[in-house]
Order: sequence, then C-alpha cells, then structure tokens
Amino acid sequence: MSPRVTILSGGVGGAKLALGFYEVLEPKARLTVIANTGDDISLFGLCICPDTDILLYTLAGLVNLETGWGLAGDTFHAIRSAGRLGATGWFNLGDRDLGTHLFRTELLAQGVSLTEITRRLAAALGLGCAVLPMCDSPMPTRVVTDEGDLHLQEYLVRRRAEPVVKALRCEGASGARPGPALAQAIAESALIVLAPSNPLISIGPILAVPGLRELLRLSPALKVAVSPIVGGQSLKGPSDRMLAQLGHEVSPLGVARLYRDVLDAYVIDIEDGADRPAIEALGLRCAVLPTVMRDLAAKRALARGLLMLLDGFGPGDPR
Ligand code: FO1
Repeated sequence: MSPRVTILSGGVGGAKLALGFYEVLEPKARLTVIANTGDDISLFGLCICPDTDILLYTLAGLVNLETGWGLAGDTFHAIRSAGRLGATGWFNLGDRDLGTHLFRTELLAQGVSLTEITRRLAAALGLGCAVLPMCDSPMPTRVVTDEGDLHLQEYLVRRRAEPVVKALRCEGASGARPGPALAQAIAESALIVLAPSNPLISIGPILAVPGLRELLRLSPALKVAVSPIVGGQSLKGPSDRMLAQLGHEVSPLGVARLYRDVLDAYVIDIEDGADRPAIEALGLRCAVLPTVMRDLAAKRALARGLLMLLDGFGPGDPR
C-alpha cells in the first residue's frame, strides 16, 4: 500500500501534480487534495469554485486540456445568451459546467457544507481520492491594485492580471477553520506537498486559514514544496509578476522564504540546480528534479520523485 499523501493545490498547475499522485498511489484513497477556495466567486447567484472544479475535472479525466479549466467539449450557449442580454459575460461558464454550479448552489442553500458537497461531486465523478475545500466558510481573496480593490477572478480573468498589485487580502479569514477531514489528513499523511501553484493566490490562502500552518507544523509528515518558479519565471499564470510587485524575489528561493516555517524540504527544477546551496542555507533539505510536467509521464515521474524523498529525507532524518 502507498504512503498517505496530502497535496495543497490551486488550479491548473497544482492539478497536474495531483493527477501525477492520483496515477501512482495505490489505492487512490491514499491521496487527499486540499483545494484553494480563495478564488471562489458568486455569479448569477451561483457558487463557483474554480480551483476545486479544475481539480475534480482533471482527476476525473474530463478537463479541457487546452485551457486547463472547464469541461472538455463543453459549449457556452447559456453564458453567451446572458451576455447578449447585458449580463456579466467576462467569466466563461460552460453549459455542462453550469450543472456543477447549480448542484453546489442548491445544496449550499439547503445547509450542506462545501466539504460534503465536494465529496458528493467527487463520488459522482467516480474519484477514488478525497478532494477537500480548504475551509467551509467563504474566504475570498481580494486583490488591492492601482485600479482599486478587485475580486481575484476580476483581476485574473476580466483584467488579465494587468493591474499593478499592491496587496492581497483574505476576506473572512478570521471566521474560517480547517475542517476535521482536513486536519485528519494532515495528521495522518506521511508526505505533504505544496504544489507548484501560485504561492500568493493559491497556496497562500490555504496557509492563511487560521490553525492550518500549526496543523502542518505538528504533523509528523515530510513537508515538501515544489517551486512554481523555474528559470526566473512562472510556468503558468502571473506568479512571477505578482511576486515582483509585492516585493518578493522572483526565484525558487523567494518562494521558499514564504513557506519556510512549515517545510522540511524544497524541490527545485534541474534548470535551477545552482540555487540549491541558498535553499539549504534556509535550513531546508533541497532536491533537484525535473518539475516541468508537460505530459502524463512527467506528472507521474515527479510524483514518484517526491515519494522517493520519503526514503532520503524522511521524518527523523538528520538535516
Ligand atoms: N479562466 C479564464 O482565464 N477565463 C475564464 O473565462 C474562466 C472561466 C472559468 C470557469 C470555471 C472554472 O472552474 C474556471 C474558469 N477559469 C477561467 C479558470 C480560473 O479563473 C483560474 O484559472 C483559477 O481560478 C486560478 O486557479
């Protein structure tokens, strides 16, 4: 039986690594994926959880591989009709994808928790692993920019990450708590992985759930992050630009500093091998692996490489 693994993930980039683990772990129930819900948005009265859905669709083999989000082969008749009537048209909700948002919104209105709704969605898609929202209460990330205070999706999608970011705020954080399933997964895992997702708007909000950093620190698991910065830039999305605008170094080291207090080890790409001594100087073990997941074989290989760290860097090993 495979070791128990928990991965903290945003959307597209993190879902690639989650899929790598889903492919190599046996049984698949050994995997728990904690999804960022800071990018959740309410549109047309519907609760939309983009990162959660990207993870669910990717793991189920249903995601649109060209965009990395939404369902493969979906159509956009409903959103375009609404747009022609003058409704919000900048967020592309697919016709079949809408079914997920209708299902989730109806159950939320009945008082069912987001964790339970996500469990039912995963079960309906035939997933063998657990996908958990980072918390059950809304905790939207607000982006303070030179154009004002924007919802994260407004910044990313409507304004294509063009405004200059001055600060990030996790609204509703003070009332948020990690759920019991999440606490149990963290406590019982042998390996916890911070996916190569945006450190500020994907992993950052998960770590901002009060008590979560403490749960990670208390867990006996080996805690590893994979750098989302390779060769001085982000592979996907605006991480590099956002890091620079918020005064962080745009490098694997710059991201490692953000996670330092919860990590044992850090994985950098072979292209950044020269950064290893600087990472080790932070007091972290450092492994150099191919981290660019262009195909399924690369996703599986990175998951296997991370599992192998359990032998080299396992709990109790001297630093
Ligand atoms: N990303 C876009 O760039 N444009 C869209 O219109 C869009 C719609 C969308 C609908 C459902 C969904 O689950 C995700 C969607 N995304 C879209 C992706 C999403 O905005 C981001 O990639 C994540 O929130 C960041 O992880």
